[in-house]
Amino acid sequence: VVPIIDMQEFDQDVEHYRKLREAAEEWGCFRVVNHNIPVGLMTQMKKVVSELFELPTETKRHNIDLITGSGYLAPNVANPNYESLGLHDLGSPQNLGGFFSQLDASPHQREILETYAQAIHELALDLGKNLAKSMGLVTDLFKEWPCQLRMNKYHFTPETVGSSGVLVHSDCGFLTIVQDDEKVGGLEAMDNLGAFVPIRPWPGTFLVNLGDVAKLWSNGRFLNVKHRVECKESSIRFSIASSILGPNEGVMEAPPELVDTEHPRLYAP
Ligand code: AKG
Repeated sequence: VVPIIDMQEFDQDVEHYRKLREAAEEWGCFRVVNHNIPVGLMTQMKKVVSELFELPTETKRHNIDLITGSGYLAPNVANPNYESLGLHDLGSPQNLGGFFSQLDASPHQREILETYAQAIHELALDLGKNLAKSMGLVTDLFKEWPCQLRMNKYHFTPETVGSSGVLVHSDCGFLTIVQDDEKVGGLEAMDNLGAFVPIRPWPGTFLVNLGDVAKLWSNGRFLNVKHRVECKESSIRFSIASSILGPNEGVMEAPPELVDTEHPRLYAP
């Protein structure tokens, strides 16, 4: 029931920007369809991710943090069913190369990851541009911002059904594109009444979540959607999350066009 945004409709239809703005303001999340990323690439990417998680823990620990929290996260007391590999900026060939050597990735795995990274980064920047345009702004700002990649594995078993995969949170960056598992559900988004709405699997599409930076950048107009992952069934679940974060340097503030008497500046730069 979250809004559906068709990427092919932006060229032809001005109304479509209004639909995107409403989705961003009322939900802070939406499904993206007709996005140009081949479903075959999504399938291959998921397979590579599942292979990387099969590596010995010792090897996975080589995926160290570049910035706090960017690398390997082993299951822990707070999230015992959750494990994650990551890299800080999928737009950086150095970051990708470092990740490949840390995990001793095969040439095939490298090729899939590189192709996916490029395609998802383009989609993320397109979405950023369209979100800005939906507010009447033309900007290439998001090009400069790092795009974090997180690969998640949820070890769901009969014993974990009913427990939590990831606790409720909002993302810290601007926007996250989630390739959620095409079979195993569990992701839930909070609606504007505070109720959790299940995000049902939909193969070949992506879920987009707006984060704290989107709320700040839009002067409070975009919603930083709260979401969580619950274990609903005893199957291993994978997801791949790509997040445009925020500026590496300098202060972040809403553009002056989004500040007026009706919308006073909400956050000091
Ligand atoms: C996030 O990327 O912030 C998540 O909560 C993970 C979403 C998922 O695993 O579907």
